[in-house]
Amino acid sequence: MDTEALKKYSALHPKPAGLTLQYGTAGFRTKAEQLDHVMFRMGLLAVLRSKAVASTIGIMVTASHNPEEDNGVKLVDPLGEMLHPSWEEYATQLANAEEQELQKIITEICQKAAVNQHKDASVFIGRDTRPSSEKLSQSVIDGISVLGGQYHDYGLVTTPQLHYMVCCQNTRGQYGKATLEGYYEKLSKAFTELIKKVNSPSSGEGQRHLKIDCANGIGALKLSEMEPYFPKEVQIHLYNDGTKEKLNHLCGADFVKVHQKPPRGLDMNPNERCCSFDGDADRIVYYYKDTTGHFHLIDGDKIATLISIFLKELLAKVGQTLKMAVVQTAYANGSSTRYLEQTLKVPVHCVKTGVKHLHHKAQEFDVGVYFEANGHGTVLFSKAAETKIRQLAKEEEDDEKREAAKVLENMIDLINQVADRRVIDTTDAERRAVTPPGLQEKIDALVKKYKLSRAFVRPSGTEDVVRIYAEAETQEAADALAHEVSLAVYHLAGGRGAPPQP
Ligand code: G16
Repeated sequence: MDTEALKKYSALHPKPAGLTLQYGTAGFRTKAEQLDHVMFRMGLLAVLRSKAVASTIGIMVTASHNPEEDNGVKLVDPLGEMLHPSWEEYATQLANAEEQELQKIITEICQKAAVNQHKDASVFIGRDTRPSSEKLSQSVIDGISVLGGQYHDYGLVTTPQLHYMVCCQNTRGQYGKATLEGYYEKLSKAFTELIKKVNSPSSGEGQRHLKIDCANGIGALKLSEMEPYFPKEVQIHLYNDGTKEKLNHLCGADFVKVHQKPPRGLDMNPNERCCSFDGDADRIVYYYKDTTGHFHLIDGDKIATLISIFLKELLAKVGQTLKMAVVQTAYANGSSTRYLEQTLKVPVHCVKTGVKHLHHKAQEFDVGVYFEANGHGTVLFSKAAETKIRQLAKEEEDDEKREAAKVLENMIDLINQVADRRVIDTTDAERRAVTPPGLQEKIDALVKKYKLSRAFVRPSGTEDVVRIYAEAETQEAADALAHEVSLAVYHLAGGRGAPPQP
């Protein structure tokens, strides 16, 4: 390590005095102006991680669904999963080290994680469309370069695209070509094959239309690039493409999910298919309006359920006894869990919020469907299941079985199955609060007042807020319960400002 260069460059990316940041649900995330030193240091960390695992590591500069003024960083491990939890602590140590300690911390990490400093390092970088992202990705590059790492800057890409590039690179092209063209070709080919086999209503001219709210983010740019690869009968219409309004403002998957209403700037006619991405296009939720004007949201719970029904039918057709399960978080609506378990007879597991937790659990099954209610998710096929399916798609003599295996094969190729407020502390997959004292008891008492209800609270790991979840038999009851729980949080957890309003 060139200690003089490290000193010189870290002084160019100084840490604001007294600032301590926590590694959150998906990495560091806060106001963009507080992140320059973090980006530089995550460049350092990526080099160390790359040396430790002798593979390419990814760094995505994005704050996803957060407001435009925020920014953040997501680290991508060799097969496209999120950074291994054992390294989150190193990331926190590096991000919070005072300048004079930086070198010492790097040496300590190298010792603890058995990093061979003489190995080569390679890092892929991507960024979203936030005004602050370009400069922050330059700080990442400074961090990589000062430790002698090689990098490839993909510039503006979606988070799933960067995950894909990293996975392609580390599987030496087995997963696909590590280029945007490779990404568009692989996904559109699988998609084209799939929709040939799936009956779905189309408009008079045999066309399928989809209105897409791009959250004024990167999704708009990348979908425009991808459109020429789509089959002709699929017509996409982009809204909130970032040319006029601010990122995530009154639009995007998070807004639609939280407010249960369409985004600004997208007019829906009855039964038109619509969907929303978030700011880095790694979440999707679908929705439509029926002929009576009622809004229907197809969130992660419903997507997981629909995919499970589809997969279960196909797996039965191919006649394989593959173990399938669904992974959810505490936010999953109770009726979706009941439907999956009781009607569909698919086992359901509940884990903590964060794609990394769901991904990890889903890896335990032959086919692991995981979705967060907010629209993050995918399906994981174990290597053995994938090999079997590909073999059946090629060699099976029974026509029906072979066709079903081909559909599954296209699913595998389309899914892009790479991964993957601190006063309130929680347990039981975040469904129960252990601190502050009395809060959980209060919530339990409130829940008893409403039929078919559930509620829980947890500190967000991406924003400076406490999230409150409530469900009940009717919308009014759920709203009332949410308000009562928010008042309990306000009083028992030291809420600031005016009490929450209904
Ligand atoms: C990130 C994580 C998700 C999580 C979300 C909200 O998403 O990847 O797994 O659901 O944050 O987390 P929290 O409730 O802790 O704020 P994104 O799309 O913001 O990167």
